[in-house]
Parts: sequence; structure tokens; C-alpha cells
Amino acid sequence: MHAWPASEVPALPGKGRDLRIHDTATDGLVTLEPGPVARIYVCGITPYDATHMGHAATYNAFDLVQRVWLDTKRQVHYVQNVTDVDDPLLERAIRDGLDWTGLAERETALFREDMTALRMLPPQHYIGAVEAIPGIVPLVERLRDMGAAYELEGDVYFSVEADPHFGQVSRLDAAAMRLLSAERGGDPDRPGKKNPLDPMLWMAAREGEPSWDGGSLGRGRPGWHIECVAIALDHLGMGFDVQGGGSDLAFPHHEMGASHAQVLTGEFPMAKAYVHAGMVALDGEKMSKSKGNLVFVSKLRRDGVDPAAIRLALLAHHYRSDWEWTDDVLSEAVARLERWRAAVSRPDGVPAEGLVEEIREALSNDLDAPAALAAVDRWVATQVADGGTDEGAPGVVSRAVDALLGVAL
Ligand code: 5CA
Ligand code: ZN
Repeated sequence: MHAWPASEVPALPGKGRDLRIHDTATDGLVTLEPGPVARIYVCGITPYDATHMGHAATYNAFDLVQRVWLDTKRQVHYVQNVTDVDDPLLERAIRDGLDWTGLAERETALFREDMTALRMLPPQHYIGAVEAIPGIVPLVERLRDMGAAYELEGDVYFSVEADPHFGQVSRLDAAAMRLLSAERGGDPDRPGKKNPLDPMLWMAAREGEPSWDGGSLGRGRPGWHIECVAIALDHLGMGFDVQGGGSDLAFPHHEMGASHAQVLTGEFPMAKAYVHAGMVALDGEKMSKSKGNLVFVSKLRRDGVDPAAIRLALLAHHYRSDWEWTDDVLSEAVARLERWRAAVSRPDGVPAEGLVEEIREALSNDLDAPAALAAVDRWVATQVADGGTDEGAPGVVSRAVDALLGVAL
């Protein structure tokens, strides 16, 4: 699958800092020191509806991760999937009388447009679940042959007991896991499972649903977690730097994915940091496609909102906090964008080298984007109040804001 075009990332004077970031698995900050190529996997969308502000906030967090690494002169190897076949997509297609492939293609195309408009850097490998199936089947066969998977009425389940490290990503107890499993695509109450938490690896073909050749597994379609594992292992291998997504993916998705990968390879851990973004709410409830309480990026763009203002609205919240989207959040961002643009529209101004270091420091400290915005605000206020004679300073600020925050002034 093709991704979307990359916006240019200006090179900045000096050198960036290594990223210290919160790891869910240890519930602490880890300093990542990747080699010359940093490796990141970010879970992509299930394309049955348009990109909402919650998605955008999560992808914004991982875009910042890349920008911090690029600023340290590293290359970034970024992989993202598209869950282009799964229950919610098929259910929505039936509800709306649409062909499921057409629905997935339409919403993926819109996502690409939204990401481009928001200046999110594209993955080098953008892989759909459907195109990953030939790589998924042998992994499921291998898990079964190792005794880490079993068959139940034609479906194949992963046995969580096969992984001695199971539970170390989310660190939840069994009762909490069981509750979340039921809420998030699992089937803990299905009779015949060895452990209620065991997730499906391969679902045997169902009447009226799409299915693919599964070799010795028979016709069917892949489970959700093995999809991301197959894509991550194929393009990144084990021990990559960051596995990313929203906090609703910590369990079961990232827990199960790590277990699949660890049992398959005998290596631990799958990722050096499991990084999770907070949930964006609207009217007091988590924004979600299933609830329908959504503010779409594409709708705001159609209404004439500058994508740079949308991006500033996202950046005004720390990626790990849960927050609420309101009209005020957007109008404050619009006003901030105007102030910033006015301040950089002169050829000279207040020296900016200190500001570049402040933005670097803020982002390297667990992606503290609000602190970075506050630093720019201070520079802007001085620039407006005092002026300054440092030639080229506004240009330095524009380039830093573009390179590190993805905002084009
Ligand atoms: N396709 C799977 C991942 S493999 C999936 O979760 N798709 S999704 O479309 O439901 O979500 C895409 C990303 O947006 C995930 O990382 C998810 O955690 C994040 N996300 C969904 N809703 C919100 C929200 N309200 N706030 C913040 N992030 C969200
Ligand atoms: Zn995923």
C-alpha cells in the first residue's frame, strides 16, 4: 500500500537530544539510544470512518518521536499498518450497504489526505492486513506447530500461557484483563478455550464474509494482533525501539502482540518501549467510531480551518493525558497560530538559539509539547514587545517549529 507524501524537515543548527519517553511496560521513563537507524511501529487505523481528533492526537505523538530522532541526525524506519479487514469494518459495510473493500479504500485515502495536511511524516512501509496475509499464515502455523496455539471449531487460538512474559506490557491482573478483552474484540466467554484471555490467531471462513487461503489452517482471515506482529517482524525485526498507539491498545492488542512475537522468536522484549497516547474525548466521552461522538479532521479542513491550527490544538496537550476536544481548544490554537505567524513575518528579531534548545529539551523530556509551545509563546511575546535586531532569527524559529513540531508558519 502506498503511504502519503513527506513534508520536508528542515535541518537545524546544533544537535538534538536523545528521547526520554514513558514506557508502559515499566511504568517509567526510558532513554532510548537507537543506533543510526531508529525503528518504530505505530498501529494504524481500521478504515471504516474518517480520521477524528483522537486518531490525529495519537499520530501526532509518534510524529514527534520521529522528529526528535531526525533532529539527532538518525534515520527513522517507520512502519504502520491499516487494519483493512476486521469485524468493525465488515459490520459498518453491511450497515451502510457498502462493499467493504470500497469502504476501506475510501477511508484510507481520506486518512492519507488528513495526515498530509497535518504534516505527519509518512511510514516507509504502510501495510494493509489483507496484503500481509501470506506472511501471517506461516506464523500461525509455526505457533501451532510449537504447541503455542490450538484449534477450536476450525478457529485457531494463541495460548497466552506459552509466553512466560505474558502480562508484562500492561501489567494488569487477570480480572482487569478479562474485562478489557471482552470490551476490545476478545471473546473470553467462548466455551472450549484453554484460557479465557487466549486471542484468535486465525478465524475460519464464515458464511458471507471474505476469506483467504490459509494453507494448513484452511480458509479464513487473520486475528487482529498477529496482523501487527507479522508486519512488524517482517519490516523491523525484534527489539525495535518503540511500539506505539493509543492507551486503549495497551491491552489486549500490544500485550498479545508482544507475546506472539516473543514466543515465535524466543527473544524478549519485542519493543524497547511501549508508548501510549491518552484518549481524546468529546462531550465527556472517549471519541470513538463506535459511539459516533466525533470531530473529523477532514470536516474541519472543509470548514476552512488551517491544518496548522489543528496541529497546534493537538500539541497544546501532553500526549499522555486524556483530554477533551472543545471549540475553545480550537479557537485558542487559531489565535496562537496568528500570533506566531505575525511574529515571524519580520526579517529580524530576538535571538532564537536559546529557543531551539528549549524546544529540544521539552520534546526530549517525554514529548512535552505544551512546554515547547510555552517556550515559543515566550519568544513571540518578547519579539512583539521588544523587537530585536538579530538578522534571520524569525527564520530560525520558523524552521525549528516546522522541523520539531510539524507546524508550517
Ligand atoms: N487498527 C487498529 C490498530 S492495529 C486500531 O486500533 N484502529 S483505530 O482506528 O481504532 O485506532 C487508530 C489509533 O487511534 C489507535 O492507536 C487508537 O488507540 C487511537 N485512538 C482511537 N480513538 C482515540 C481517541 N479517542 N483518542 C486518542 N487516540 C485514539
Ligand atoms: Zn496494531
